[in-house]
Amino acid sequence: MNLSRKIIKQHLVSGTMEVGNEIGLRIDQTLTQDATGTMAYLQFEAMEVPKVKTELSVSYIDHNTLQSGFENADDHKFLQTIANKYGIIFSPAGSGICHQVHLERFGIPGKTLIGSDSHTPTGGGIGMLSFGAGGLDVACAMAGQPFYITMPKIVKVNLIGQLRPWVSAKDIILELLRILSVKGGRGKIFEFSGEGVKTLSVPERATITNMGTELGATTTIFPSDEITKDFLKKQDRENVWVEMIAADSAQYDEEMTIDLNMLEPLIAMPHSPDNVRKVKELKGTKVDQVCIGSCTNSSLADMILCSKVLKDKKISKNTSLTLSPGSRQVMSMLASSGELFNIINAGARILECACGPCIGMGQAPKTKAISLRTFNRNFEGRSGTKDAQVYLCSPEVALAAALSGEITDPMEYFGKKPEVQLPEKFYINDKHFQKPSSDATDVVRGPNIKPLPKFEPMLETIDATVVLKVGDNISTDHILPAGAKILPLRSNLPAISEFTFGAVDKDFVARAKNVKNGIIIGAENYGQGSSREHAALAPRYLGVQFVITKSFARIHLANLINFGIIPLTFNNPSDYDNIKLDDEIEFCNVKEIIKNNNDLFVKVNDKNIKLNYTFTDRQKEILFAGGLLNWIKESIK
Ligand code: MIC
Ligand code: SF4
Repeated sequence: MNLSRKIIKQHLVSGTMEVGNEIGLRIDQTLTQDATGTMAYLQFEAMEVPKVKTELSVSYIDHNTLQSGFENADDHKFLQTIANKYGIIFSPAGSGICHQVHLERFGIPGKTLIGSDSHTPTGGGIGMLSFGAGGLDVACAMAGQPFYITMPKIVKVNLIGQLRPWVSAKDIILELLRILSVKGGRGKIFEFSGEGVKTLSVPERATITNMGTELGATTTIFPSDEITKDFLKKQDRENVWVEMIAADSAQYDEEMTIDLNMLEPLIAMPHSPDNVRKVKELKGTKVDQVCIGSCTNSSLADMILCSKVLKDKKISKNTSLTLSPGSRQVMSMLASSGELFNIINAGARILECACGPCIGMGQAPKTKAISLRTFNRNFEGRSGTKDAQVYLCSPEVALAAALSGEITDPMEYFGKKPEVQLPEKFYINDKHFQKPSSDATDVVRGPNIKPLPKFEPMLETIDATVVLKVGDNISTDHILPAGAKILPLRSNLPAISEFTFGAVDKDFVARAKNVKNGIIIGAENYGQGSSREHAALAPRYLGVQFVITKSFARIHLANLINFGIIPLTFNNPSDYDNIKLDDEIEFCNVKEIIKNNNDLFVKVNDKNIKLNYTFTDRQKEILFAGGLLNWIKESIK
């Protein structure tokens, strides 16, 4: 068996491991972050389960750390008190980015993890089988329910050779994105294997698994080997290490090979992580801003590299440089070793250990700026500046740009690469993580925390109107943007829903409110990107009942079902062209049709078109109940 199937088998509670079947997995650990966590815990609370049933659940504050009003601070207090009540570890603001901290302090090889954040597969860097999910799915896992996925294909990514100096793990994942595109990973787990694996440290592996999300993959995983053991030993957690490797004779559904020797520095151009070019092709492009950090590239190794490269140098006067270390551990070690001095002295701006500019929480670049970021997403407008041009690259490429003021190949720009030596032991300071205490106090709710909406069960026949038509690769950042202005409203659905599709069509909200039931028409890979369930919740709140597309991204599809929106696909993709805004469609006996798995035809502009769906019995019940929360409350009783 390959590694992924081994872990799946150990956690399988329903279904069979045949590709395409729905399987239910027992979940050992969960994580949430503050931007999705408030909703997840409100939903958990509604399930009336006295304590979490997982082995470990952690609630991180890392996204909404810019407190320009009372809202975020209120949410933090709510999260702190609800964690205490339900037996969840609380990681307060300043402790670091959830994925980085979880890898350092909590992750365990061979265990399953789901997180209400799409980059949860970072845990695959230490051989955990970890998935991004909507907050409601995480709430269900905390209540002891299985996590359901479609059994994916397992792809062996055979790494051969070794990276050359100034070429990095980021270039491996950018190369995969170049080859496969942002939808190439759907329905697949990428399992890394081969001699090249032994040349990659845990932080390097985690950079790759983190950004496997951008492939649309179900998840990504590396084996847990001697290198993993060494990492855990440095973290004083050798006791949780177990070897997790594929059998020598392991079978895979697909295989591909990447020769690390052949890679060179790569960069993803605006506005998609798969728009990848060789750095040298863009040589000489002037750069206004460089941001190093995010859950992709904020490890101690990344930061020490920055320090060594920046030592006694000065950044270009035309470029600003920010650094966000991934965790308090990383920041503390940079401070105690003196490495921080080199970074500050070169002119970098040090930000707190949080997502920060990655999610538009500050550092919006200037008009039409070129911004190079070591992050994982560069969707239009995500930086906070609509016309900014965001490029994704490695810290090596980012540093060369910060010093020279332009895009330049670090292999040419720098001389010998400085050696990055990690200390024998990392600095362990767990006292800031708040363990639940027995004297559970009341949950504190600020005025920004609004009650959950109630959604009605599905009707037999639904008359609906097309309220939006969009193209390929619509991301959740398009559906419901983040950023410093909108993120503080994550626990206030009435307020946040006003921003739905704001940058795509400013009339969407008014149009959706004007009709009884709305339909959104999408094309390929609709809903790619984040796990934010608000991208399903807000449309549902505005009356959207159907999303019809050519194809969906995994997490968003699950979120739509979870909130009772019926996801359908065109049987004939060219029917996409027959539907336009304001078209009215009658879904006659739709409930009965879905219940009996009958063909679904609707009449659009005098043409009968066939719409496809593949719902399991469980998913049908959820849709009929008007969403997962309605359904689970019944089934937990
Ligand atoms: C992101 O990178 O887009 C986020 C912000 O981390 C999201 C979660 C969210 O929207 O809160 C994600 O990746 O799931
Ligand atoms: Fe935070 Fe950015 Fe990572 Fe999302 S991708 S978890 S916003 S650092």
